[in-house]
Amino acid sequence: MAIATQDFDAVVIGAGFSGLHMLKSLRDKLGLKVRVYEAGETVGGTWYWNRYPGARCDSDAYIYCFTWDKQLLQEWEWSERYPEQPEILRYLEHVAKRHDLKRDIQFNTSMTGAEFDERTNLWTVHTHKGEDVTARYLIAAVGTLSTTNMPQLKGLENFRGKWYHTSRFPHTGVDFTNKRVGVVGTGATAVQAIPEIAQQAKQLVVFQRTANYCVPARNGKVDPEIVKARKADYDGVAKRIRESFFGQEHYFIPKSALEVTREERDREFDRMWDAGGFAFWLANYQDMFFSKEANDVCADYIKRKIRKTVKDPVIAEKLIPKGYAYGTKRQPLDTNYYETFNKDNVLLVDAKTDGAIEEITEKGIRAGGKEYPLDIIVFATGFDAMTGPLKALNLKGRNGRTLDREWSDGPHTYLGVSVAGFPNLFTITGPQSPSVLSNMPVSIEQHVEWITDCIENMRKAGKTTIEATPAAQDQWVAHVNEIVSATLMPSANSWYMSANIAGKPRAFLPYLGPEGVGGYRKKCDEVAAKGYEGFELA
Ligand code: NA7
Repeated sequence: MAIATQDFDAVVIGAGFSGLHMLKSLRDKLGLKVRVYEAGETVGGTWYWNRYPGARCDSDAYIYCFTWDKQLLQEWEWSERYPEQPEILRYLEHVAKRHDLKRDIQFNTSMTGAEFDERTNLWTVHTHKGEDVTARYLIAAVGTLSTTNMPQLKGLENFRGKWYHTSRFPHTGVDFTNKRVGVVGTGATAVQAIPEIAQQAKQLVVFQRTANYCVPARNGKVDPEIVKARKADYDGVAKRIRESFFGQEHYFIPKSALEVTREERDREFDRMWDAGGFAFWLANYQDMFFSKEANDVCADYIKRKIRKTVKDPVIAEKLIPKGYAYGTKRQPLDTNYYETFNKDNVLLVDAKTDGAIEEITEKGIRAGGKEYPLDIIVFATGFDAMTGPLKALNLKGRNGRTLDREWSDGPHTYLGVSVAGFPNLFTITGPQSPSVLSNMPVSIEQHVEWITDCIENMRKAGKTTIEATPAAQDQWVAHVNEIVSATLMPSANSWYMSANIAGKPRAFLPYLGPEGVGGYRKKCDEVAAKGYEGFELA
């Protein structure tokens, strides 16, 4: 039975980067009555839940923050190039406090479902505490990598040791000292965690399903002169990242990787490698994502680095990625990842050469017919990306439509921010927007600004509903798929392609537009300027 009924202009789900900014914008800019529901006990979203060893952002901190609080951009001092999870969480706590956001956030509260009422044109939102509240607008700020992918491995219930998923790590931390630890997975998370765990554990066994192409993060203190220069030019920085391809200050080399000599190419590769971070991935030759031959020369450079770093040639071969193009899976940034496999206490069990995981036993993990005894298992097995968190909201649109049914063959959205049949629902960094293929705060800000303007314009025009038309949505889905089919992205069994989870329909999840984040922003602005072309307003 309902314990409270209250009307809001907008309900926002999630209090991470997106939810905090959305609340600030709707409440303080438009003066709306907003309620945010957050499952965690405090703000942070991704940065609240992901507390595994080594968790840090992979984008440079000076652009991994809100650009709308100009004073805070000047005041806040990041301790290093890629701050660790506690520092990012501290930043978000600080933002919440500074803008008095917590008073409109209900913590420890999960949304269990919501229906759109076609008579009142309101959403009714239900929470696990039995609340039912109505709101004109429903905004999903649920993140893209927030629904845990926990593999259904036989025998897990029999394991006598402890096990954890990286995205639900105990807040008290885990002591790996003198323990035999298994890590399942070698994605971006595992690449951060493995070197840290290896330093503590008595023995670490890494279970690899697919080898990854890792490039050095090159974390460290940022030169104070660079920090000063960036602060002096934050307007310029903000403009550049908004207009850029990936929401980063990275730009492709406007040449083919094949039109230069090997010497010139290696000089460029060395430069990017030494710069660290996403430079090798996002500021490489412009045909790297399109031409297999161009991609091969980039991939070959990384393979040479792996062979040089890993002392045992047999282990090095296992760590060499095979069968998919470089850059088509999320780029992991590493700090001593490959070096870790030179340690005596680290063992690599590769699914292809040593055998895949067969079952979890009482004592550990059996793979390729061999049992590896373990005290702790860490599952770094990722997420049901992008569509997972939205499907979990259990939404019912017009005529009881559900996302499960509408998206049975992959996501269908208009601009990644709305779904036909779900009026007044907005999805921040939703599927088929640049989202996970960009520096997230940049894409979040763009969606929040666009949604805020949209609601403001609707109110001025006396409109109560906005809804994508099925035709506009079909066109957008076709456009997203057409563009990606011209790239090498479909060559990988990545989570971008929905291929990390058995049974998930294979579909490209984000949007890789021809002009990236900047072009997508322009497109969204044009849609608004044309009176919300492709939407029906009533
Ligand atoms: P990812 O990138 O999805 O990596 C998950 C890893 O776990 C990856 O190596 C997977 O192998 C492996 N995996 C997944 N399921 C299984 C099963 N059933 N058995 C064995 N191995 C498995 O997730 P991350 O958390 O590392 O990164 C997600 C994002 O978080 C990242 O992009 C950043 O944005 C932050 P696969 O490659 O699928 O064969």
